[in-house]
Amino acid sequence: LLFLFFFYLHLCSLLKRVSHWSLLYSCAKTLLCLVVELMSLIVSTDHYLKQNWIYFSGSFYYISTTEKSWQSSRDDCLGRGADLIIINSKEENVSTHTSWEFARKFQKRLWIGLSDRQSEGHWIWQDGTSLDESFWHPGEPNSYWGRDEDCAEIKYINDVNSWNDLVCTNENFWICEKKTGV
Ligand SMILES: [Ca+2]
Ligand SMILES: [Ca+2]
Ligand SMILES: [Ca+2]
Repeated sequence: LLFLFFFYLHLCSLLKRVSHWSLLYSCAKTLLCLVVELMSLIVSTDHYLKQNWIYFSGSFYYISTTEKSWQSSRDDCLGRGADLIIINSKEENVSTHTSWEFARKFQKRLWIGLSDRQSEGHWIWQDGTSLDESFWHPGEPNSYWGRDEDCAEIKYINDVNSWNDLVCTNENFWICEKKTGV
């Protein structure tokens, strides 16, 4: 009986030690994962900044240097591992034209990731999310002169309410957005 008792104690301490090691192992694994994640974040940040992307509040933004239709603009963003910008806040909308030298200086008209191509008058972002907060210029969207204006652009750069609906095949500059996840 005494032997069994000591055997039991020995087994317990052994198990404790094993769980101690496995805890240490899982900690080391988590730490390693964090280091790898941090490294890849640093590498991708460096990559985007070198390619003239602009960082703002958790996303990288790229303003094109050529003009294309809405769909071709979107395809360009997808090719860069991003998509046309989704404007989630007033700050993000304002940052697209007040703090960005390029847009302000050259008064570029910029495609954003918003359209009513699928259902007239029902504006949705390119990822399928509905439009909660909008920044249409007074009188927009207006399908001007009965034209089929199904894509949104930033047009009135000196106004917070800067959006206009425009024919999707028109050629504009555009903004890509890549979320960083931090
Ligand atoms: Ca956004
Ligand atoms: Ca429309
Ligand atoms: Ca319009």
